This record gives sequence, C-alpha cells and structure tokens, in this order.
Amino acid sequence: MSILTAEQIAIKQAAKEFVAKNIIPVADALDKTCEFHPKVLAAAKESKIFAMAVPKEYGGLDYDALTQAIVLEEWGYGCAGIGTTLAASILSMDSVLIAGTHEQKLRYFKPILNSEIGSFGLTEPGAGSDAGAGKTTAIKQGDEYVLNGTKCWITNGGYASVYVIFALTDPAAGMKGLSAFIVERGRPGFTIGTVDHKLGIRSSNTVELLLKDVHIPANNLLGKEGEGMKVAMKTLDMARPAIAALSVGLAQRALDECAKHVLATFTGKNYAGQTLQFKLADMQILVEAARETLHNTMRLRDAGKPFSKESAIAKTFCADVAMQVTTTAVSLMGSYGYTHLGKYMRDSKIMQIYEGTNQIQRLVISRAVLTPAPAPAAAQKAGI
Ligand code: COS
Repeated sequence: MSILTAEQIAIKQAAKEFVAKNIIPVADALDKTCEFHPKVLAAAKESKIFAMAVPKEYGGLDYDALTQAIVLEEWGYGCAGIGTTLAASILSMDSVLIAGTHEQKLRYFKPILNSEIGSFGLTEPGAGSDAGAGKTTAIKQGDEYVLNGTKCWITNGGYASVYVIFALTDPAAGMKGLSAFIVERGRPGFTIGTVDHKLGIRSSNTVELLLKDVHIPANNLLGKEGEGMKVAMKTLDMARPAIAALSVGLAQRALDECAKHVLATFTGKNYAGQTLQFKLADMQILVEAARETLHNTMRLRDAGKPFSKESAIAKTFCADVAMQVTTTAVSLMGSYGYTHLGKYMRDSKIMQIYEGTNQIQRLVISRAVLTPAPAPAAAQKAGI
C-alpha cells in the first residue's frame, strides 16, 4: 500500500464522496443511454474538480501529479466512461500548460474552471498510432490561420467549448511542420461529424471533427510553428498515467464487487474454497502492483525527473491489469458476472487502446531500453 500524506488521504476521501454521490448512482443508466449527463458537470463545477490540474495563478488548486492520480483512480472506480470525459478535459489542458503563453492559459483554463469541457484533437483517419502522419492543414493568412481537415475518435468533441487541435503549418515538412492550436467551439466551418458507438466507456462522447476553412487568430498558435509533435508527445507523457489511474480504479471496483458477491453467496459453502480465494488474491496482487507502478511514475514527475518511459510502463501495465482483473471477475462470478460486471470488462478494453495503444507504449519503452544510459556524471547533472 502506497504511503500517502494526510492531505492526500483527505483528498482521496473527498473524491470517493464525490464519486459515491454524483457518479456511481448514474453510471449504469448513462452507459445504457450512451450520454453524458450535464448534472455530473454541474456537480464537478460545485466541487471544483477541474481546478486540481490548474496552477494557482490561474485560479486552480495545482495538485501535484500523484494527488491528481489518486483522484483519477476514484473517477475510474465510479465509472470509466465519466472518468474519461473528465480526464480528457485535463488532457487538453496539459498541452496549454506545456506550450501556452500566460494569456492563452488564462483564456483556456477559464471555461474549464467553469466546468465547460476541453478536447484534444490529434488523431486522424490514417494518423492514429503514427501520430505525425496527419493531413490537417493550418495555413497562415495575414493574422489568421485557416484550418482544413478531419479529426477522428475525439473524446468530448461533441460537447467541448475549447479544443487543442494539431495541424500542419508546413505540409511539405511532414511531422516537422506540425503545430498545435487552440480552437474555440462555434467558429464557422468547425462542425461535428460521426458520433461513434462504442463497446465501452459509453457515457463518454467520441466524435469526428470536421474543419472546413476554419479561421482562427494567429495568436491561437501554441508554442512555435513546427513544435506540434513535441507538444503532442509531451502532452501524452503527462496524460498516459491518467489512463493508468482510471484502469486501477476499474480493476479495484471489479475486485470489490467480486469480493462482495463471494461473501454474500459462497461463505460457508464448500465450493468457496481455495480456487476462489487464490483468484481473489491474484487480483489483489495485480491491483496493488499496478497502483504502485502508477504512483512511482507520478513521484518521478513530481520530483522533476524524466518519466516518459515510466509513463508508458504505467499505462501499459495498469491497462493490462484492468483487462485481466475485470475479465477474471466476470469469469469467477459466472452468470452473475456476465449480467452485472460486464461494464467493467467492456470499459477496460479501451484502456489498452487509447492515448497510445499498448503496442505503441511497448515501442516507447523498448526505445528507452535500447538507448544507451548516460555516463554517471551526465546522469547526475540531468537529475536521473
Ligand atoms: N517528449 C518530447 N519530445 C518527444 C517525445 C517526448 N516524449 N517523444 C518524441 N519526441 C520528439 C522526438 O524527439 C522527435 O523530434 P526531433 O525529430 O526534433 O528529435 C519527434 O518528437 C518525433 O519523435 P519520433 O521520431 O520518436 O517519432 P516516431 O514517428 O518515430 O514515433 C510515436 C512516435 C510512435 C512514439 C508517436 O507517434 C506516438 O506516440 N504515437 C501514438 C499516438 C497516440 O498516443 N495517440 C493517442 C491520441 S490521443 S487519445
């Protein structure tokens, strides 16, 4: 069990209460209707939950990365679909934190602190795992950029009021010509295309974004032209542990529901023997190991150390654990599992896919493994 400070324990408890009151009671119904409930956002606003990822100077609470992960785990425990909606807003803010000017941060964080949501538009048809292969363009015309292209599988796309969109300012340069932009909802030519019907996280909104001659002010460029790929990669380093945290929450929930069912159904019966007990023990081992892996990554980030490889490890391991634990929970509970715990299993599958598939994470990890370690003096200087 990870050692937390008294403040982190209090924040975890507050997150649990938020989830018990505002997420768990509506999760199954929203999974069935595939919609995000505005009441959850109203509650998020009242509880100031987005403020945790915003620096104090912009009106936020500026929680450290470990504390944010603790809160995200609770969202995943309540509902990975609603958790995805909330986490994707934070993901879009990460790009602004990384590359935004003071004025851009003020502008972007204000609606999100007001519990409007944000969205991150990187993926395109033909540019998913190969993030640098996008075709969307942003051509400078005077003091504006004009955007054209299609983004797909964009979380929150249909509801967001602010977006971070990646587009080529120099199409001939490929990924070196990629740039990041703030795009506000409602600009002429910016419309929502297909709404995706999903296996899991069904209360989150996933859509296609269509950009046709969308004019935005030149000062919506995040960072410099051509820095988009680096902004995207740094954003994903920061955001992948959020998926790890939702996954740990999901796995813990499946384990708790499974244990509750065992206690209620099998206690005292001879078939509640060691087969069942050992399965529950294995699930607990995986959940605790996943949580520790995540917390270690967050501690590295909070200490200002490199954490790109660890972020990929946490995302991969925690997502795989969620898939394994939720699948075991369904199998152990038989027909009860199939009828009552199926949502956790369905919700887990996407954890292995979005924000970089687990195969892409393995690529990132293996590249780090194959990169020669810096000499001891250089490593000390870099704080490794
Ligand atoms: N931080 C900062 N910069 C990074 C970085 C990181 N973690 N990772 C890569 N970069 C930089 C590289 O240094 C390189 O810049 P230079 O050419 O100036 O050195 C640039 O970004 C491109 O990196 P790379 O050459 O490694 O690109 P590849 O195309 O070989 O591979 C992968 C990039 C596959 C790792 C990337 O495309 C990726 O993460 N894909 C998954 C995308 C994803 O997660 N999508 C989810 C969408 S949001 S739900």
